[in-house]
Amino acid sequence: MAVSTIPAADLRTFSEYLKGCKRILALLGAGISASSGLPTFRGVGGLWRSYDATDLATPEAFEANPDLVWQFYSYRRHMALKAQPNRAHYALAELARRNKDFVTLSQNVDGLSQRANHPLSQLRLLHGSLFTVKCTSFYCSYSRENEFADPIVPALAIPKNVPEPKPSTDDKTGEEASKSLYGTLGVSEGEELDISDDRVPLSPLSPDVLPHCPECKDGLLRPGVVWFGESLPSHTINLVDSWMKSGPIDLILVIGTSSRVYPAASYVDKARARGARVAVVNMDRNDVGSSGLNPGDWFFQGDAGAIVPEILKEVIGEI
Ligand code: BV8
Repeated sequence: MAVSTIPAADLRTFSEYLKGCKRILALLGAGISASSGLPTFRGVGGLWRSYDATDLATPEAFEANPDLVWQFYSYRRHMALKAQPNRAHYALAELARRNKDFVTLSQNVDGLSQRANHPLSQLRLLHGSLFTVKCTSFYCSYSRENEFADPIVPALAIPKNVPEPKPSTDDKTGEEASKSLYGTLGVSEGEELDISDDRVPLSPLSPDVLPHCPECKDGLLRPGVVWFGESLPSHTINLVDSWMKSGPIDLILVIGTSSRVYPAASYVDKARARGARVAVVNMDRNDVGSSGLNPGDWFFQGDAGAIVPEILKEVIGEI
């Protein structure tokens, strides 16, 4: 059934153009996972207890309070594992199977694209993954992927009364999810207390109960994500850049991102410079990407989980 929020004329012109596209990029942000029940960074979603997520996603925060940062990431690992990919994740995976010249650049670390069976050779994780861990010892290069143990160590177990993410099609911005996951809730008698609620005392953990490196034995392990102030993985960036330079680009899909974080957001203009037209999918009419829309671009307003499978239907069929 057609998604009512897509103007028919836009769907028609986009579908016509899409059929002729060969080299396509997608840039994903937290908004694509909102209707899977994972909160975005903006607004309530950006708060974990009374901390701004971006204050915790830094090497300095980890250096100063590795236990607090690990509790933040252990909680996000737990929630991401409980969440399910939505139809947007599956639609992009299907597009990748049908078009080997389609590449997804994801800012997300939640693993949902991978769990939607997106071909991994066409998925570039710009900011790493919650499920990769690496050693912080200067002399040790240990890292491991697909570390799905939840909790990763007993001391980081999520208290039993934390509500699970509720994937909901009616909570399309993830704001409700944010409130239940990261915001502080008014808690009445008998209601579940949420670890993200400041009133749930976070017991300080001594470093020796945090995850440690099995190789060098003494290095603390950290989440294998890119923190603010850290460079993006050069191997990944080189793969993206060489793909972009290997020919003109027909289209970039900009899905569920506020396009505020660099250098990830710069891929939109880089794609434009290679000839791409831009199609933005976002709940918020104002989030049209760092340099706005040009004539010939598209803006599809609504939940990515509903919009993305609809606008790709011409090429991927019903998913
Ligand atoms: C670096 C992993 C330098 C960790 C993340 C200018 C140029 C270059 C850099 C900078 C610059 N100014 C400042 C910087 C530094 C900084 C930066 O960009 N800061 C921002 C805040 C201005 N950048 C960095 O630090 C980067 N590194 O520059 O290194 C360097 C160079 C050489 C040597 C040394 C250093 C590293 C940045 C990576 C940080 N790590 N994630 C973790 O997740 O914990 S960033 C994290 O936040 C996400 O990965 C993502 O990138 C970003 C959040 O953005 P979004 O995903 O867009 O989410 P947001 O909540 O903002 O928006 C959600 C959108 O979805 C909204 O538009 C909403 O309307 C929409 N939406 C909601 N619901 C739905 C929906 N849409 C559709 N459907 C729905 N249902």
